[in-house]
Amino acid sequence: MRDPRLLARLVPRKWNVDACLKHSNAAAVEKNKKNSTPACVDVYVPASHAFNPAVLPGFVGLAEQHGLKSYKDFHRFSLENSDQFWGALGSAYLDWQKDFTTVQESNFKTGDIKWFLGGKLNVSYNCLDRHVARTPDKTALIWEKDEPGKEERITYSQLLGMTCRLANVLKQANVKHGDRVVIYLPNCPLAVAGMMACARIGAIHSLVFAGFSADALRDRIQNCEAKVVITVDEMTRGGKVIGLKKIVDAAVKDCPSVQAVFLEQRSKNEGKATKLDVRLHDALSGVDAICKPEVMDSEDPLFLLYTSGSTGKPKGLIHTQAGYLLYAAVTQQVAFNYSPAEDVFGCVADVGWITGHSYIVYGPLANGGTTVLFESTPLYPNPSRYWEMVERLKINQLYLSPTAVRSLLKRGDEHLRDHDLSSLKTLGVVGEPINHEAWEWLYDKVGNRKCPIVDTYWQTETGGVIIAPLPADAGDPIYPSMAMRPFFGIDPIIENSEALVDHGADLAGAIYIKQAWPGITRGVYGDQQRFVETYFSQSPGHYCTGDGAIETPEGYFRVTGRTDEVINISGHRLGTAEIEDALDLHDGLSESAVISFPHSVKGEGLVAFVVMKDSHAKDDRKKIVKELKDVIKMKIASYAVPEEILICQSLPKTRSGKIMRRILKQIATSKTDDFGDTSTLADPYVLEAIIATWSETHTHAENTKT
Ligand code: 6R9
Repeated sequence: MRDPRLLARLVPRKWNVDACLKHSNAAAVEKNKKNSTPACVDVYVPASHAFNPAVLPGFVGLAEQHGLKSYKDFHRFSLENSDQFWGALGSAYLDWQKDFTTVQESNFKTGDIKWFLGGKLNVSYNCLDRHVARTPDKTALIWEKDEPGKEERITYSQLLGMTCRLANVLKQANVKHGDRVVIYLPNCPLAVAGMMACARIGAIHSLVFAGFSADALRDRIQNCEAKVVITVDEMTRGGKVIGLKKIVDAAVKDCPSVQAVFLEQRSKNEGKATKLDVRLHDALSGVDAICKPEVMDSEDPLFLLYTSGSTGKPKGLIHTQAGYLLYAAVTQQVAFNYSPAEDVFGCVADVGWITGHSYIVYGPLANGGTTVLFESTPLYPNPSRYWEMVERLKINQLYLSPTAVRSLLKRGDEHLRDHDLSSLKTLGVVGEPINHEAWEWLYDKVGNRKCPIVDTYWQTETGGVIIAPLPADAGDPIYPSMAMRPFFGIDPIIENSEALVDHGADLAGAIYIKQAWPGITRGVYGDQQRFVETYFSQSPGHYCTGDGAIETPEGYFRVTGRTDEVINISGHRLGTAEIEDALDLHDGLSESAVISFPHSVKGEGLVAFVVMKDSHAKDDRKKIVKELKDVIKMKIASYAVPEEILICQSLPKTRSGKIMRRILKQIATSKTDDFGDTSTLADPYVLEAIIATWSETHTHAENTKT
């Protein structure tokens, strides 16, 4: 019998065991059981991706002064001499109108965090003007519209012109320093110009994902009391026309703070105008293309971004000027091995999420790079879209979600064929744990075993990547499905590590961060108490991420999911991701979500909702369920086998691709009367189908009464 402790270890042995089991290599399994050295993993950081202090002027100075050479030297220095480290980077990297006098005053007990005190600068100047001075005709944005092959390129000087005009239009509408502007737009140049225009005049922008309902938009506008909204009459996504103006009209009816709705007209239909409407085309042509950048304090708010918490209404997290910009720029450059002079950065997230803010807009523009604004879907007009786009635009870094990877993997390798992906240097994923099969597929089929996969762990709250395989030194390992190494200035610790027994030498528990870094959020808009309670009360003096993680003896991290997804079965702690990883060993599985329900005997029981690949959709269900149970039994232990495995057509997901486990939990406990806030659900019809499948098949009614 296999030692469950060995199999439960996630890295490096667990990976080896997984990989070997998957390839039915019995000899390798035996070898791995005895030997902890990686045998199946052969991913190491190539010299071309090794951390090179010459990438940023700030690093060069530090390297010379303190004899720092490697990632490890810099990381140690960044923790022990945080002020010196970030002070050097801040001075060398950003253009200041007045130098800062104090690097930071951060207190993780009270939640008071300030960086670069006394400094004055303008973010739009740092993202645009300073590049226009050197390379005015360099492409800043490549707008990849819904229809492939219709891309538009916008240079730095054009983007500065658009920004200044829009800033002047906002000024005319009496938008002032500190006023809030809501931007409800898809990925398009106007969205970027809107963000930059706000930064230019000192207004605070709040992007609302252009897929949110009128109610969700209204709640956000009301919470921040926005003065104006910037939108477009309609957008096209995946060939479907979506009317945004109608949604905005419905939302602003109940928002007395809104004094104007700036409207870009894309369609020929005039639509119904309201008295708040201001046509942007006319307004922009009537103003000057020059607008002097406002002098901003380092700690003035730059933007608010709303995100869901485990309780209550979405909270508006505040990010400020200098610290956020520096962190976004430095992480974009070194975690993705991005070379601003020559690379095209392809982050296919939406600008409405933090990933879009930091890695479509602020990071790449602060670095003077070229960034892609992808306004379509990975499946439109067919599942080759990303690959065709990579080839056409010669994208060097592709940054996508594990959900997209799984969905493309499910559709087969033939969509990759005939596309030249040789421009790719680095592949990045974010948003959720990536399972081994998806990781391997991305590495093998997309990256041709040449591109490191950077599994980047971070949150809206952190402003940028905090754990990722890069930066690293040449020859350092990258383990599949692991975020791996803390970024400069990040000092993660695992707390409540009761799992030493279950996880061998690894530590498992909740992940906290010990000290502040410049990109961390400064608060929850209008509710500082909620900020302190949510992030700083669990372990005083430490920032609580709310995620679980495993740390290997080498100091590598694997993020396993929210701590509220940790399940305790008969006294054994299990992460949902652990069981999902096991299910993933079945060749026919596309994706899965495991949730728990109260169980009268075991404390918690498990239900797995699974989606099979098209190639296995017609297989006998009983046979599949048995195979899936066997694989978990083999992979972890009998206690981890779910009571119920439900084969579904699809899973309920948020628009950013996260599985809504809360809803699956309600279905599994028959609490389907009120699903609470479902405004982030991408496709509400998925629920009906799952409930119907559940009612047809479920067999554990007695356990759900509690
Ligand atoms: C950037 C972003 C944050 C939550 C975070 C965690 C999950 C993000 C991850 C990951 C495992 C990774 N998450 N990256 N889990 N591995 N590489 O997604 O921000 O929308 O605020 O979500 O996403 O649970 O706490 P946000």
